[in-house]
Amino acid sequence: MANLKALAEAVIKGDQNTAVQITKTAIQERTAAEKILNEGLIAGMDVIGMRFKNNQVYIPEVLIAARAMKMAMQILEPELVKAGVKPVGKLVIGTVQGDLHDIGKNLVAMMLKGAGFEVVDLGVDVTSDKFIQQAKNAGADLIGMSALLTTTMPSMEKTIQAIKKSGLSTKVMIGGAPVTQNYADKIGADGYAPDAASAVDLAKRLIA
Ligand code: B1M
Repeated sequence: MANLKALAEAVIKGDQNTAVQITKTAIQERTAAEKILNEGLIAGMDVIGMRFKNNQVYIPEVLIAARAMKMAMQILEPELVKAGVKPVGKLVIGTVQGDLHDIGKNLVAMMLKGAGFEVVDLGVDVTSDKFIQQAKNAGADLIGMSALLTTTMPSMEKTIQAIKKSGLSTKVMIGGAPVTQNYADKIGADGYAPDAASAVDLAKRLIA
């Protein structure tokens, strides 16, 4: 019988073959897709998130775990759709206009997917208009912006002002190495997270 603890363990170890195998077995045994997701895949990513926050694992381990989760998710996704399982929340995320750094943003997107969010990744160099348009199209609960350059941080403020002007009430969270809580407060963001694991906690808080 499929062991969901072993599935979580496979994600933690980044063992994609085992993660895929256990997911397939669980589906064949008619284990509920939501149970496989919550008790196997998300449980594993939660542990990785916690260890990352506590500096017990580093970026490579997180990326490997996220890849194992992604492979298993490809198998599980059609079952989740069939079962009508709703995502925890919807978020559009991107690196702001003028900025091409995407490693941190990708990590945040992966961790959010790992936590059950539907994530629309807009990539890099994202204009205010694109954030707004895509958030509207997706019916997003949250907009996430990342910036790695002090020179592109003002794009965050510009986008928040444009969002307010557009009448969109979607909450905004921001992050990136030069960004601080003070800066988030100053420009009127709803939240700031210093790392990918905290970004998951913040996103959950903001949609609660
Ligand atoms: Co760039 N770069 N870079 N660079 N680069 C920095 C950021 C820099 C600090 C290097 C330095 O001078 N010491 C410096 C910025 C200085 C400043 O503004 N204060 C810099 C510069 C100047 C530049 C260029 C201008 C260089 C040039 O061309 N003269 C140029 C700019 C290009 C552009 O964007 N228009 C440039 C280019 C590049 C590369 C293309 C070569 C490459 C990017 C590749 C890529 O991303 N695909 C690159 C890289 C790799 C870096 C460094 C070395 C690493 C950045 C990184 O990926 N960190 C960086 C120096 C450094 O940080 N040591 C540097 C790892 C990543 C996991 O961390 O992104 O902080 P981070 O993400 C964290 C958190 O911040 C948080 O969670 C993540 C995971 O914990 N987080 C969020 C991030 N986004 C979040 C969003 C959230 C919440 C949390 O909510 C939505």
